[in-house]
Amino acid sequence: MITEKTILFPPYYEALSSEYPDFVLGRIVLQEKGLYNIITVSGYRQPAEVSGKFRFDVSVPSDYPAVGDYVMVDINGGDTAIIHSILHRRSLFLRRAAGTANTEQAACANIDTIFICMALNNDFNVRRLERYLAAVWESGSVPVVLLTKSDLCDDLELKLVQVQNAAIGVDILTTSAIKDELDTLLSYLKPGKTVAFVGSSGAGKSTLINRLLGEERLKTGSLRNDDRGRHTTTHRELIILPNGAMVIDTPGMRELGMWDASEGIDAAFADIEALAEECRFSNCTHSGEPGCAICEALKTGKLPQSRWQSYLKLTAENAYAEDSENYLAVKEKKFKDISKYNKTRKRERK
Ligand SMILES: Nc1nc2c(ncn2[C@@H]2O[C@H](COP(=O)(O)OP(=O)(O)O)[C@@H](O)[C@H]2O)c(=O)[nH]1
Ligand SMILES: [Mg+2]
Ligand SMILES: [Zn+2]
Repeated sequence: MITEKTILFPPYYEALSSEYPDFVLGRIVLQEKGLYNIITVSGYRQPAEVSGKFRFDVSVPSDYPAVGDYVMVDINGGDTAIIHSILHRRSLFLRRAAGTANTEQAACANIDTIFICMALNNDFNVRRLERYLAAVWESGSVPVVLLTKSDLCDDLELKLVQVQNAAIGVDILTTSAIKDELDTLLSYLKPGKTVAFVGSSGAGKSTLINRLLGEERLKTGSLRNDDRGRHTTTHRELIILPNGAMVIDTPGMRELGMWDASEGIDAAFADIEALAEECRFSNCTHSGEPGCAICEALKTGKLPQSRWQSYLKLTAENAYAEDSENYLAVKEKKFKDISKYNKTRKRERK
């Protein structure tokens, strides 16, 4: 028989928990800011927070519990369980804290499969998919690409080829919440397995989870499909499906911020970083300064224009994620400067 206990608590964690005889084993099923809900091994669902000592011992933000974590708690103090420690994480998917550079937070832990959801209409972006794939491999879970809204796509073959080239060795599924039975998803959604849905806001994650649940439990975006989806998920929650699989809905990418992409960028574009070191000015913007090694390499073809463009695009997106307000302000100022310059020129020409 499948009970909530056997679903939520594999023998591995029951075994680990025996080292903490004073505490009770629980799993984090909901996180909203600093507040948690857990289900304990005896089946109770209750609020939880970390102990004072836990908070004191934290050295990086990702040390804090996340949805999916197995934790040892004290339940004697009243309604709120006190979390004393996190048991070994078999996988950990990180996100970057909104607005702060280089601070990774734990988004969800102990996930078997991560569905990277990407809609087949205007959400489609292979470069972003590549970054998600890297982050999922890094997390220790297995990625599956879930191409959503196939009903809105009329060049599926072409897009599939692009995805296949970017996601070598990764399962690729195509769905439409409107048309399909979701059978293809079910082979990953086995009793006791945990699957997280990640991807841009509006990609159709909550819609799919509702379909799997057979009820409208999660709010979904009500915007038209040619618009950008609205952020409707603000907390992370682990939901147990009727068949005993567990799914985690996550907020969209902008809310997530980008995980520490800058390190990945440095690694992926080491040649460009090395060139930039050779520029005469250390603050060179590579837009025509004398002695600019990047400009020189572009001119000779040593650095292909296309590679330079991808680098610019990725660093711009990363700057946006780090500090979107400031980024937009800088962009706006640049635009104003340009229009001022154009006006002056017009006047001069008259
Ligand atoms: N045409 C079409 N629209 C969909 C599909 N799946 C979701 N949508 C719509 O896309 C919007 C965003 O969906 P939602 O599930 O909230 O996306 P989330 O932000 O990823 O959770 C909603 O208006 C859904 O009705 C689909 O397969 N086909
Ligand atoms: Mg959603
Ligand atoms: Zn330069």
